[in-house]
Amino acid sequence: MESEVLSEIKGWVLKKREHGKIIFLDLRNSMGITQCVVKKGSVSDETWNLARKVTQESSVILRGHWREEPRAPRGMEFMVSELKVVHMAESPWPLGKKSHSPEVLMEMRHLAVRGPRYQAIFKIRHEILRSSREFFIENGWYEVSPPIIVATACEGGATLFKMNYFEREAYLTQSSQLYLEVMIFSLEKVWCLAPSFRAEKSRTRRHLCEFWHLEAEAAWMDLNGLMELEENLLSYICNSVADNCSNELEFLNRDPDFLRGIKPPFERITYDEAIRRLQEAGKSIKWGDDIGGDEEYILTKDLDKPMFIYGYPLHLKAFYVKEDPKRPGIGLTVDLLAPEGYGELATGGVREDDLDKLIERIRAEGWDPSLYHWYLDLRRYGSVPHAGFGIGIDRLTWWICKLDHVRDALPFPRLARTMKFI
Ligand code: NSS
Repeated sequence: MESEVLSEIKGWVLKKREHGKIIFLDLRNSMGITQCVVKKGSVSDETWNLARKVTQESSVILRGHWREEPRAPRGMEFMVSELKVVHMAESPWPLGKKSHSPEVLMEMRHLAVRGPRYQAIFKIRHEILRSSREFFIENGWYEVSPPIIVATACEGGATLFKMNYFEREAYLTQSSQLYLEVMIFSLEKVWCLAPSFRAEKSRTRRHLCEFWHLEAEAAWMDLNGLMELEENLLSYICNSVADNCSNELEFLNRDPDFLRGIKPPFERITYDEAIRRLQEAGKSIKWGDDIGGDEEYILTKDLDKPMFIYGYPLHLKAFYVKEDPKRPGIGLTVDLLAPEGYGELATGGVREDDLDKLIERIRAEGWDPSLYHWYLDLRRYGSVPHAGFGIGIDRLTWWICKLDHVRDALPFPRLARTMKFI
């Protein structure tokens, strides 16, 4: 059916095909791609000539009407009656070639983000963030705003970014956890979304130097309560993305039904069991060794739902992890691993709430406990059992979109040893 009502659409020219007396313009805007048809004879000579001249990525305003066309995106095409070029883009478009190396795409990020693939990824990332916030609001959690400039390490000294803060040494935060622990004494169930920074030296498919960190912390919560929280959140996010981003998922070859299947309960295995499975798979690993990216790949490559690994040896985890009172040497800690070989998405656990043990652990890291005076005060005045976790939004987007490299999960990635970035 053809509508008589004149409409206007604005956007950028993605592609142009000329067939004699017809020019097809693929118009790109935040809604997606629209096939626009300019017919010689039904438009002025001026519009016809502009349509012939218009270059890729020029910004344009079109007037015309919609018409059903089953072969066009969304089953509709736009019959142009008037074309206005707002800006004629320089030609050629620097990303016009079919395939570019990852290096070129990184250096040209400011232009590459316009493409339909990045558009799909960023719409899905938006939905991940929107649905996470909705989940926490619906379940009675308070959102708080932690600092970015800090004076203490949370995740070990090796990955700290140092800065000069008025002649004092300060750092970019590695995690907001310690500040969330402060806030539970006021609001009990708190969460935040903030950037975290790690001077990661290794180049991998899953490490960034700056990542978006969603963290949550609650008073009175134990390890089981924490795993329930994580699986409910993840399931909520995956189902929201499946329901609200099906076109974007299909564009990225991710089946929305796969995400709909991400429902609790997730499998829960101990660290001991993980080591046993790895040995069985032929990996030379012994109890007490860390489980890294390669091992996580083996453990998760054939799974279709995330999995928890809990009860890691204490020496593998950070100073704040509480020791299991029933199993000396074992921490009350849990990692959440994505299926399909993606591996670690989140880590968390129960926090050490005993003052003396915590001081001992801070000393064992080689740090001065007096720097942590405020954190230690939490164990002096009304200490409570509590737990929390952190999930990397970039890694979550990486897995949900089934991407090769985490750098494509965000518009402006900061990677180890890349000096060129915008
Ligand atoms: O270092 S973590 O494993 N844990 C913490 O920072 C805790 N303090 C969180 C907490 O309990 N509140 O990082 C948590 C998650 C991890 O599982 C990844 O998904 C992500 O944060 N993460 C990263 N993403 C991208 N790049 C890097 N370098 C990175 N490091 C952690």
